[in-house]
Amino acid sequence: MQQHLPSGDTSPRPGTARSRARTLKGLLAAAATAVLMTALVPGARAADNPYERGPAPTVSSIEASRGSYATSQTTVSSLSVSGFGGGTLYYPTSTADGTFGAVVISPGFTAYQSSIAWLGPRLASQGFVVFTIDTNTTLDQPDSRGRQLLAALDYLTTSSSVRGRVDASRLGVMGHSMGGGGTLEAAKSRTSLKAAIPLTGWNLDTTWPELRTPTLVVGADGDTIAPVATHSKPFYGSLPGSLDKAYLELRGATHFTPNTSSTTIAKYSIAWLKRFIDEDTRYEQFLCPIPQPSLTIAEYRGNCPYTA
Ligand code: 9J3
Ligand code: ZN
Repeated sequence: MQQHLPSGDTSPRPGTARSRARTLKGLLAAAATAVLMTALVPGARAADNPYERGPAPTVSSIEASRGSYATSQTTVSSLSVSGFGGGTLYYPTSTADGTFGAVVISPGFTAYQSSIAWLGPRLASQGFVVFTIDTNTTLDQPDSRGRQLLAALDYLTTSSSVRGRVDASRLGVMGHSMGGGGTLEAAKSRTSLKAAIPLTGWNLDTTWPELRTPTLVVGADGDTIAPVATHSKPFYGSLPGSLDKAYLELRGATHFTPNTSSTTIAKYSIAWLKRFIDEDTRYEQFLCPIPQPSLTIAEYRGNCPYTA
């Protein structure tokens, strides 16, 4: 169903298909297995999404300062990597739940990983491997930041100490300001990425029809450095109409709101990453129907229901 809300897109979307088609025989076997499992294992659910991690979400669980996973962190020295400036890995401590999707996060112009560090434990504790990075120089421009996000993803999945904890087929990118501009650049270059979230993104290129990655554009109503009228709004508007996308404009916020912990940023980022990196449709309830304006949301646009 299309949303017919004031701020929602209403353009028709192509038909959706289950990613895995099942034969009747397969369905019956799966159903039999599910019945057996739920009958024999107390508390077991018949999960049919192999990427689902963690308990059923609630508004409280995605607004909380920490998710259900205890986390660890490891420093990655700039001297040990190439293509980006090192960083910090945040990841669920336990290996009992198998691999996790992963997200790399870039800071903005003149800034360091410390400026986005709050997102490390906040997202990792929900069941992601998170890599906050430094850039080669703090003056690097968005196109460079995009390449550095991809270099960091490659390091993460092939060389890092946590490579065995990461599902290399389920990756995302985030970033603040020029790091948000780089997030769009990275997604344009690597269309296999599953999620992108520019936070008060800044880029002189305001047109992104090339993206194939589900993208949540986050802007701030009081941003005078990357004003939404000349950055986030055109970014969102230029994304394909058929793409799973959303625009969240924070109320009472500035360009630097993403630099300190924000429940609104965390809540919608978690929902977006879960929905598109983990294909976890339990989180679509927080994205659809389109959230209404509130004390913390100046405006929200999207094209529910999502199809990826
Ligand atoms: O990363 C950013 O904060 C970009 C905003 C900026 O300082 O642009 C001026 C060139
Ligand atoms: Zn463009």
